[in-house]
Amino acid sequence: RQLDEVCLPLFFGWFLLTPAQDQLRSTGSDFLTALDGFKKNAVGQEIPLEQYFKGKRSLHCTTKFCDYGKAEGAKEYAEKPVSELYGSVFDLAVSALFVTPRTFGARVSLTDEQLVLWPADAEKEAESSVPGAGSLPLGSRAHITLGCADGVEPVQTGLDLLEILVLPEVEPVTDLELGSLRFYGEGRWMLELKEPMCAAACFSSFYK
Ligand code: 2AM
Repeated sequence: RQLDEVCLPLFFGWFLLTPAQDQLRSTGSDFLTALDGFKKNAVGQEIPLEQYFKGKRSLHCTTKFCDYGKAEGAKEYAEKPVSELYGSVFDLAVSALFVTPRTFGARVSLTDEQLVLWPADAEKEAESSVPGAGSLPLGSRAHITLGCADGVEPVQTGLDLLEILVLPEVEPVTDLELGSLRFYGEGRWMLELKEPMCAAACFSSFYK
């Protein structure tokens, strides 16, 4: 039993292939520049957003955080279909970009085929931090962290996304070249991409 636990990764997820990483980083950076141009201090900070958010990690969309087996349901998750699809490449659809005073991320819209790899309790697990999250559709939390403010852990990005999604829909405040921009109060912004970005990503896992 102990060996099983040691073998489980820190997390499973889709890891963007290099061209997709480059494209998303570049679109993300265009968005931050456009948001800085549209509204000064968009998240309540003087410095340019590009400097405010730190993130040098390889871009990925976490499916299950396993914490080397310590997380609830980690062992069950690692069974089928996860083991069978391990190593396969998928086309992820990046549908929106968002920033909050804590995080900068990209929303991923999963297909039914991709949802089989999504943990059934990912949204419910967030209910205590984000009331109402448990009632959102499966896959609502799917995202790619692009950057975090100083001292903020990346797990916050998915919670920030859910926090926006539980709010009532608002009208766009402007149309940027990349798509329509919405403001949700408290420094929370979301840009719905005019054309969703297709990001090729390998389903795999990460061990530190
Ligand atoms: P992320 O998915 O927003 O990037 C290692 O810490 C990875 O697992 C990060 O990618 C991180 O956030 C994600 N992560 C960390 N703790 C988590 C948790 N409790 N639930 C879900 N994902 C988590």
